[in-house]
Amino acid sequence: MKNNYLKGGLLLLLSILLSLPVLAQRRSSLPLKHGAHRVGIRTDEAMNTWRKHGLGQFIHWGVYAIPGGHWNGAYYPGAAEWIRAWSGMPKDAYDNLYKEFNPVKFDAKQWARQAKDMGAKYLIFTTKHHDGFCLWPSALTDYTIANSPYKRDIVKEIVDAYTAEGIDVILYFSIIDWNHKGYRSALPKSEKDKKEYETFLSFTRGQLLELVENYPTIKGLWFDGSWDKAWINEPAFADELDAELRSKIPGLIIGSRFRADEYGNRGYDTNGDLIGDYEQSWERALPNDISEVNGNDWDCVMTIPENQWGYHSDWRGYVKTSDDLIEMIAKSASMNGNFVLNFGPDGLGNIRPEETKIAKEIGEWMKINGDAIYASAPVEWKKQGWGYYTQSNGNVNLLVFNRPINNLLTIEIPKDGQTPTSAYFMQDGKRVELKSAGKNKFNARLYHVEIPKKFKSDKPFTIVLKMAEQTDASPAYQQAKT
Ligand code: JFZ
Repeated sequence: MKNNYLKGGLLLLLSILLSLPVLAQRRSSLPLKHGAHRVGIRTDEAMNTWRKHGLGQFIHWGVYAIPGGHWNGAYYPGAAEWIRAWSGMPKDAYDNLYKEFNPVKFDAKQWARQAKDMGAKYLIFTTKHHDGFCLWPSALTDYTIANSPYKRDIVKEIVDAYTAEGIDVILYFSIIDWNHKGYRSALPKSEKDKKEYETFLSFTRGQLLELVENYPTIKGLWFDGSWDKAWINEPAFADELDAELRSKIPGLIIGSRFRADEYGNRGYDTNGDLIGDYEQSWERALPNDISEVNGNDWDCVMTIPENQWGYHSDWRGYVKTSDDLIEMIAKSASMNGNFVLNFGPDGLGNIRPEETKIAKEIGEWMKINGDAIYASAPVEWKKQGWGYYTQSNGNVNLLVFNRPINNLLTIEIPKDGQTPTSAYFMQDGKRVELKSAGKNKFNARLYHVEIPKKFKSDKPFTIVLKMAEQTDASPAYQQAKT
């Protein structure tokens, strides 16, 4: 008898356990007040433009560029823009650094030209990082560029110079503000605490309104430092502010790192829908496969050294090469994402030589291969070891990073896929041989593109496949699916 009860209990437990994954997979549809306000991607013009960018530049700049990862002879290995949080760094000394911030070498036009030469189509610029120092003359605090020896409105100069080069500007803003008296990380406990946090919320709103009002040509806001319990606890405030900011600039783009729903879920809401216009969590990491992006728009923000955003005079550890970064650009495009490369100018306003060199090398590659990146869409053909597929202008692009020893690029086209008719190098239009190579056991059609033996390249290169007609890999098909 006892035994049977036990058995029954075990069976019940087993069936519950077995049904768990099913429950977890099934999307709930709780009515949420502050969850996602849209399911699926935005298809308006502003977002369609953003989606085509392919490559962006991130700039982290602020007073942390002065210490550059060092204080009083000590070396701080963490991210340079976090030095104020380091135990060896006196907060007072940090909070007075702005009195020395005088970046006489800063030249917004030169930065913008360099970004353009690199091939960047948008910029994400730090107006205020966690330290709270504002690169625009905010009227709501004294802790701004206006009170530094430099005085000039750096945000304005950046917005104007980049916009003049045809580069869209998105402003980075940290919710965390270590300088504001009312700022809290943990949930405010006492009434006094709550009152002070209220002052912080209205300060945050006021500053964001300043940004959208002062710089109306910006295309979006890139939020950071939104992980504090205190902030997560304010879903209604954040949601209203989100709507208010959008009402100021039509088409304004705000990613998934701004606000949480009423259950405290950030990024994806309690129903599993993305909050905001695109996924912002691809930070120093790329998806392995397009299935990981859940059909959402996304961008990947990447540092050149391992984890330095602001200027650190001493890059240690592995520093990515332009070849590494170019592969990330291609890989992102092949999975429908934008790639955003970070720069950390020094305290005088110089872009460091390592970054200048990389920008130049990426730019040279983008000039030749950019048609395979900008305004491209993914191709639903099986990925091959030689590199990545994208499609643009009705063609399929083969971005070759690993040239096979036998010079044959294998292509597997699903049986209902479209037929390639010819192949040529993107760089000079020279034809390359395209041969049908039969079918595999899955009935996929195989083709070989033969790279001429005498073709030499020390950079990744692109071969374009002309297609017989629109394929099921066409942008229209991509969009119909989402
Ligand atoms: C944040 C900042 O703390 C950092 O200084 C830098 O500005 C970076 C772009 O953003 O750091 C993060 C934020 C989110 C994650 C990791 C680091 N994340 O989601 O994994």
